[in-house]
Amino acid sequence: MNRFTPPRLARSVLPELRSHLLSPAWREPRIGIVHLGIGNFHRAHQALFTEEAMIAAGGDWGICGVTLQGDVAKRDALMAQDGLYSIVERGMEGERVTVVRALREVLAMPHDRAALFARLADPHVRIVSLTVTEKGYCRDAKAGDADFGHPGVMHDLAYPERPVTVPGILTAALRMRRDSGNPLTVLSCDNLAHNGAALRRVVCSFARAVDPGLADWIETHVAFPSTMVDRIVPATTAADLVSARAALGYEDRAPVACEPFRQWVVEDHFPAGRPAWDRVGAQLVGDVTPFELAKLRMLNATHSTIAYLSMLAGIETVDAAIANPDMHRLIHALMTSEIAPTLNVPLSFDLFAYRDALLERYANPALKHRCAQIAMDGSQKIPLRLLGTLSKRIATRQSFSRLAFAVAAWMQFLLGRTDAGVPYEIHDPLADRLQSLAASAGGSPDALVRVLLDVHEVFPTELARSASLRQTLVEALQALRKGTLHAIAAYA
Ligand code: CS2
Repeated sequence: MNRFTPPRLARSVLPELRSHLLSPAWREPRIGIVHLGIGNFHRAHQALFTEEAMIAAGGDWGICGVTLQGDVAKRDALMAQDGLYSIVERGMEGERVTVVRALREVLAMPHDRAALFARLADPHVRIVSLTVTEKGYCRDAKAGDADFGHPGVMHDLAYPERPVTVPGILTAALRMRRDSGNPLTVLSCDNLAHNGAALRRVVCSFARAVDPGLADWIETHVAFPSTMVDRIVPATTAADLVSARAALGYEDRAPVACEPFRQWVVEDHFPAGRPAWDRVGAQLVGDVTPFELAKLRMLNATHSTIAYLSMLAGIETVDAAIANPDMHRLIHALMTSEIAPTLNVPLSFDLFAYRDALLERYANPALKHRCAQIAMDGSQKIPLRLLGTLSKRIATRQSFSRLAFAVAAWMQFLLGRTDAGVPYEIHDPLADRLQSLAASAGGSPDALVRVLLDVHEVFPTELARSASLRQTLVEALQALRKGTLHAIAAYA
């Protein structure tokens, strides 16, 4: 083993890293974007587009990234290397390592609240963007308003000047903007349908509970454009640190690995200005809905399907799962026969080419995207990814057995053991409740379906009442209990 640790990545060494920069020419920008949720996805996606846009067209769009979970270690790791990090793109043609410079500052909430609010008040900051995952929105599943039973939301209602949640922080920020007259655009980049409208709803409902006049002002004056974001970005592994170090000759403790593919479709509504993302491959459009729904219901839905089935079968990564011919046939059939027919996309959008491209992306052997990562937060993801399609198929009396098979896999997954009896942990905001409900079914598929369909945060009442859904889920569970691989072959 090589025990030599090279020096740490720093802005001062960038001249030596020219071959790993998008362009050697670079003017350090002022901060113009505050990004909530400085996880791997943002760093491999929007931050890269923003860096490219600044190279192409200038502008002060440096990024201040915020961890809302108080991840001080991440803040310190990034700040110790001046906000720099590398993106390790892994594709069929090998590896490409690029150092990104757009991130200028990292803050950890709640520790750095004063610094965050100074940024949010700064008129140079014109966009607040977010990748906080589905649960970060603190939404009430039914109404779409802020969830006033959520402990964080309750805290923020009691102490609106010391917020910890997304609706609380944005409401406080927008109050400052109203008072100072400096515009700010709020950009959700999470995998929610109509993510801009969804975020507006959460923020306005929260603001209304604090100050109705402010809520009215936000409703009429603040832009919440919607976006569809896409790039597969697994959690960082020790191998990624080694790749970055080997390529750079410098130590990077915060690299991000990802696939070569990336796509960004953005609703072009930025009254306070935006980077020239349109110059660097982002699609700026009037309506992102067809793209958002196609992505959520084709990509994310099949991702979740692969994840739950693989957890049961004991398969660790997406590429290993899709290398199984039955799994490949199942996912192909699910998209072709049950998902694609429900999507309204413009004629120019070829859903079958999209399907084929997804299957190829899943097969990327260099990515090692872990099924356990995708399986997290199912209670938040299943409704957005699978249940909308399922409702549509049921309403139009079309077959839905593969969609139900996917939902049944999630139900069986909640029992916490692979087919071989190996236990795994369940990460979900509702984990305790879901696991005890699943256990209460005492091994009966019928009872498991009944108790879980009653979880109204996940299943809309109408769907939960569907006798045909209930029946189809029970059959799928019976098949799964004879062995997941066997069931996959049967449903393929
Ligand atoms: C994945 C997504 O973890 C998950 O739930 O389905 O993160 C997926 O990789 C991205 O949305 C791809 O753009």
